Amino acid sequence: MDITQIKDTFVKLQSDETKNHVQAALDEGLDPVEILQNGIIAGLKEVGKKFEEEEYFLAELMMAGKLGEACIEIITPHLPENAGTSKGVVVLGAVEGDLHDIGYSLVATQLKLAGYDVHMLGVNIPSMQFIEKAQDYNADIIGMSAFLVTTIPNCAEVVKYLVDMNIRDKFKVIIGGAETSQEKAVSMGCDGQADNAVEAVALCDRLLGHS
Ligand code: B1M
Repeated sequence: MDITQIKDTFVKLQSDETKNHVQAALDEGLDPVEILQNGIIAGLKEVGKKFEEEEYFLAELMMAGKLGEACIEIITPHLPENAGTSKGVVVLGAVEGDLHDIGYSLVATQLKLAGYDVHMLGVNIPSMQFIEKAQDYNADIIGMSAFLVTTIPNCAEVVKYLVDMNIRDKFKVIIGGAETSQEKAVSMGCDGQADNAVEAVALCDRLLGHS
């Protein structure tokens, strides 16, 4: 099984073929992280591009979301696990106005597998709720996903509230999602940004001194 086949059927939104290819690739012993990254995530990105270019519309975007979720469900039990004591506590959610949850859930899964205690807040989370939950769970890290140019500024709002409340030093603040960047993170006063779930784990490790 060639992983590009998975991406190709994914982009064509051929649901059964894609899921069968994913299962076949796993059965053949291909790396589940590669299947995820170069098959499913690459497929979702390509669908996003087609949407941008108006070759695909909202219905296709929604179908891609559903298919992505179904494939991730097949792959997740095969992802490598790091059994050990908790490396730290992370509260994670998508900012207010943002309903994209595939990337956010993948980041949560990878962090859990890497040994973090992750509290998934969900999507469309108001800024103050991130802070309240971080306090409730005694979190080390506040993680925010933002996927739209209109929702990214909400990450800055969380930092502003932390500063106003005089508790900025209590938490590391990280962001991620399509359209975010390290530059945007720094300009909003965050501690870092990651482009994907694997990098998110490395970022948390670095910020908490695990690497
Ligand atoms: Co939407 N959408 N969408 N969408 N959608 C994007 C994000 C878009 C880039 C597509 C495009 O035009 N190219 C575009 C945003 C453009 C912009 O703002 N500049 C867009 C748009 C416009 C919209 C709507 C406004 C469309 C409309 O209604 N007209 C609407 C907004 C809804 C809302 O949130 N209020 C909308 C809706 C939807 C669906 C509901 C149909 C569906 C989401 C389904 C779901 O999530 N359950 C959807 C989808 C599927 C996409 C694309 C195609 C795929 C997103 C995805 O799941 N990617 C997307 C195109 C793209 O991303 N290039 C797009 C795969 C996922 C694994 O990657 O989400 O990037 P990603 O997550 C990665 C990293 O970003 C990172 O790690 C993850 C795993 O590797 N990461 C973090 C994520 N969070 C992190 C947090 C971290 C660290 C790393 O630390 C805390």
